[in-house]
Amino acid sequence: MVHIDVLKGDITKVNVDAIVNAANESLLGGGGVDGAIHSAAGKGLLAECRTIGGCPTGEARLTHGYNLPARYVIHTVGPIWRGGGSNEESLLFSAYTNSLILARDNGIKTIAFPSISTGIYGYPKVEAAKVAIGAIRNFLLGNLLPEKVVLVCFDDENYTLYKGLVFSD
Ligand code: AR6
Repeated sequence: MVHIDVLKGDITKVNVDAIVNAANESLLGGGGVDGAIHSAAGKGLLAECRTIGGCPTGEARLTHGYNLPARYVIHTVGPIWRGGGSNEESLLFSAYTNSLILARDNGIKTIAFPSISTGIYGYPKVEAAKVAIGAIRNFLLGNLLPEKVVLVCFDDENYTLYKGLVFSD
């Protein structure tokens, strides 16, 4: 049984094994959810990120969670929206899938995602939500881990959208 939950709130407060960060290729912090995760985790997170040497768009990297309730942070880089003709959909699909592969390979049972690329990177919310849910369902059908995925929505618009897509079928 594919287990997906939808929650409204702040991902830095969610009690799961790993939270996913919508980072940029430098992995050295930024605004949005990335800024919130770095402030909640504390300086140790940035220090570990400096040792990684960045992450190409569509890929993912694992660090510890430091002061977060989550034990790990999986940093992934979604695409910047450039109108839809620059491979954005497959890069977003890869960002979700590569995060889930890292989770599985590290024994992570519960993982929470923000809505990657839909803030500063400008990916249209409805299209992004469909890609997110498609990638997650596809992965969970073929893998035993993670056991549960929580989709954390920061705003009402994403919350309503995700609930409609996840619970409509
Ligand atoms: N918890 C959950 N979701 C959040 C939180 C939070 N605390 N804060 C924001 N969101 P964004 P992107 C939502 O802009 O579009 C950074 O500077 C937000 O409402 O954080 O992938 C990075 O360093 C939106 O729905 O990420 C990159 O440079 C979603 O998280 C760039 O932004 C993603 O918005 C990445 O842009």
